[in-house]
Amino acid sequence: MIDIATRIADLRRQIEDANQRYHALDAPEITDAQYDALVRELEALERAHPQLAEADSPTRRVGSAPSGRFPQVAHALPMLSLGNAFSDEEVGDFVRRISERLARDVLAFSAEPKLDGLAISLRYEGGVFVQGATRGDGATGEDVTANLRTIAVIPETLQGSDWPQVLEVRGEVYMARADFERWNAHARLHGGKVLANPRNGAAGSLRQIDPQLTAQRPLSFYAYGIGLVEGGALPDTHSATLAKLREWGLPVSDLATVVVGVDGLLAYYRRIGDARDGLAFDIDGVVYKLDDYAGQREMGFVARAPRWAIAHKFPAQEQATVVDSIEVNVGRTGAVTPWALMQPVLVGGVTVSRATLHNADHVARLDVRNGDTVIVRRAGDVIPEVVQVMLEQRPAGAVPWSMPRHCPVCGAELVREEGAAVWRCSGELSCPAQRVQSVFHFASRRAMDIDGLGERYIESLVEFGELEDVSDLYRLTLEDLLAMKRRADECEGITPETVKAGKVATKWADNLIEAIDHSRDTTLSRFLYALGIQHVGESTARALALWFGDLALIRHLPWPLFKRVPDIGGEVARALGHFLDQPGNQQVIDRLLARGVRIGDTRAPNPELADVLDLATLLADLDIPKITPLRAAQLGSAFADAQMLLHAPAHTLVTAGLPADTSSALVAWLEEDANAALLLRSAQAQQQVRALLPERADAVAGPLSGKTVVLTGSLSSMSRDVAGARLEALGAKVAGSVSKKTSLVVAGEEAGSKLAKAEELGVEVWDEAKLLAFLAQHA
Ligand code: D41
Repeated sequence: MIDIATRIADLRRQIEDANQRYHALDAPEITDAQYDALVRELEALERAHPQLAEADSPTRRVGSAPSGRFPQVAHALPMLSLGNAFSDEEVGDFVRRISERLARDVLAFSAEPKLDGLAISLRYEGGVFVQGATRGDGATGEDVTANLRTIAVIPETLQGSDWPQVLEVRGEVYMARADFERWNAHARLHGGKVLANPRNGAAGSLRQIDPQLTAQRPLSFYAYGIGLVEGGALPDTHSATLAKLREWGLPVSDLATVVVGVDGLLAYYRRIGDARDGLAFDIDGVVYKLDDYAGQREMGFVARAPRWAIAHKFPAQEQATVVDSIEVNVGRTGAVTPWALMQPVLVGGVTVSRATLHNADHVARLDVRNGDTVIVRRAGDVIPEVVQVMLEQRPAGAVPWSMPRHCPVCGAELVREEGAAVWRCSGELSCPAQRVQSVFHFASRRAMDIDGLGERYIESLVEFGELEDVSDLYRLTLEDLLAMKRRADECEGITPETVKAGKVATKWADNLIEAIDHSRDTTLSRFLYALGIQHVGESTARALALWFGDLALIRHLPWPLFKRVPDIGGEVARALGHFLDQPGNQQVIDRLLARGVRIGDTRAPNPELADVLDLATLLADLDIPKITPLRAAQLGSAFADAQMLLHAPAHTLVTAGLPADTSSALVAWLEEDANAALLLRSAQAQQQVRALLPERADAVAGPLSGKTVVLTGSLSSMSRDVAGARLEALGAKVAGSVSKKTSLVVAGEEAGSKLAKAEELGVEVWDEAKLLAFLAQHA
């Protein structure tokens, strides 16, 4: 007896706790199914041990007390709860009880889907909506009139004129699945509140203090019954009342209908169960109500619920299970999605062992870890998802999850743009997960323009191992294509062993081989576009081709150099850099060239680049904390080159005019090896591009016209970049290395091999003083 009393107390406490979380906090910690099980166990114990039943047991009350956020509303008639049936037998018992008590053999029921939302009551006076309240504890609810007014389908005034003077309409406020999915997709991308399920969405929304916030979350409503009626009459059956409500402009479920006897109820249950996944909203069962009011009155109530109605529950759409591991999946576009692999569990009638975690932010927000007990939700055609973690059940030592650094499929780096939710594999060309997509894009009309290679054939070629990457297109033979087509057709059950079909196939393969061969001769912009680099569309590809001119140059540039092209921003530049940093991608480019792809329009970089290949521009492009373009310009004129900056003692930065915090931010940045390497690599690339620049067509006419000048060593009064720009302004062409063509070498401090070479070739050499004098003279 002690044990049973303890168990009852324990169950009551757990149910109270769950009620509080569900009704007042909208943050349940257990699933509906677990809740139902607790209530049923408690009910059974109280029935078996009536001496232990208490008047205030949660089995005798409904919902929970109001939150205090809204004024209270006493319901004129109590809003009751519904008993549950979980099996056909329980439905049989329900019908038999009514049959016996009413001494009737034939019973008609109104059957309706049971929406998974929030029960409310709407009060109409003189046909006008005057007040709306939540169910609360059944006797007293909360006044959420203003919030309910934002729900479009709730009429402000009733249509027609035969409504009672006072009419209370009861129904369910819910959020449609599509609205829920849309809301969450937006929240996941923009960091808003992600809802665990549509019901929480509806409940949370109705509890907003600011009705404008409610209005932003799309809610809907179905009427399912009535409360107080004064100054008028209603029909004498529930089904006729629903029809009246519909006439007056209130939304009533189209799926509500009248059925007869247990068989009718069970057939309805099956029918709605089959339709469940396709419905626009979540339902957790169906509700059966004795249709005639006379019978209802005769049946009356037990503590919590009417004896004339029952909810027949479906398998729960949410279940608790344990996460075995968190894996990532790479989609055909390279987007990386985390997944939870879990102990198999039956959710909504389907066994589920994998659930999506959407993206890294979602994992972080939920804080899902290996070994966690989680709630999985499966509704409609939506992929099962993890919606909640039961923190109390977390095993000791569970560690937070983090996104792997490399693609599980191809090993390329996983990258994510600033502010974006999605991580991507940067192995665009070399990642097997992205093969079909990359070949399809590569062959498309605006890329390499290979006619006749449809997606279906690409899929087959990939499947049969003929295409590891796009470069394999240039290795395909007629026989490969014919063999592939035969196998693909066989898989589809087509076996046209006729001579004609063979000829058609050969013709197709011939044409395709020719189209592939034809595509070998291409342009730089098409080629760049065809690589399928994230964010590199046709116009970006064209700009890259226009400004750098040469694949051999472009493919080895570090990302900051791409920002020199007008209209290419940090995001695109970084995506390009990531792509080119993956050895697998470079190998595919090598293979394409080796297999005969020819770029016909290679040329020198755009001479305009000369203006932006300086240290100041580079520093401004590197996204160094606190380094604004102004600070970058200061540094650019204070330091001769990147090497000097890198080895500058910290105090010289302050001498160069940088505020202390800016200079320490820069020092900290430079101390990271990867940053220092990027700075040097970029500076070198700038030199390399500079060396390739042709003379400007519109070279300024001036005292140095036609002269090629090389700057070497460090100048004390200005950087080499600045000196070069000033010489160019006087008509000079500035080059990076000394040759016979060099007209003049300007040698600063510690000039090395270039000075030696100049002396060897007998090229004229100026020191800094001479340069300054010349510049002053021609200023
Ligand atoms: O769709 C529903 N959730 C629904 C709930 C429904 N279709 N009918 C319902 N009928 C009742 C009675 C029989 C008491 C008028 C209900 C509910 N009650 C109900 N919803 C929440 C608690 C009770």
